Amino acid sequence: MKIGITFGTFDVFHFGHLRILERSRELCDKLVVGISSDELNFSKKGKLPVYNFEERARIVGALKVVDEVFKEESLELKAEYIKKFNASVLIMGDDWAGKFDWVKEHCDVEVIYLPRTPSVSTTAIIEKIRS
Ligand code: C2G
Repeated sequence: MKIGITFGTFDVFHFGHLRILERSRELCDKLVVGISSDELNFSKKGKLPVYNFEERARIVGALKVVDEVFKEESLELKAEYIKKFNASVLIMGDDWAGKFDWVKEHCDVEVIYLPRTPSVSTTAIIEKIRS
């Protein structure tokens, strides 16, 4: 069985999030998703997500294309997570293109960057609601 892994915050879940998860699942038989912790998000973006970790993990975990979710505590732990879940393919959106190629030095994994869904983002949704 081919296990795929992907990572993200998935805050204010939207169509772009759904599409990356659907496309990731097409590349494997089991999809495991690392949801970034509130603390990791704060350190990456300088702000807390709108939805907390438990809410984000519950939403993503409820999707039929997602088989398992776990908490991503650090961007540097990718190789450990890949080994832990026995994943043979790491899938990310192409806003991360090249950024996680280093994991190939630590484990036997293929790294695939899929094109982002255009014109949709959590930030744009928040701005739209605000205005
Ligand atoms: N995404 C997409 N199209 C969009 C928006 C997002 O394909 N319009 C993808 C991103 O490329 C990413 C995933 O959806 O692969 C999750 O996006 P974010 O929640 O923004 O995740 P991010 O904060 O980039 O966290 O270890 C990596 C990080 O945890 C990724």
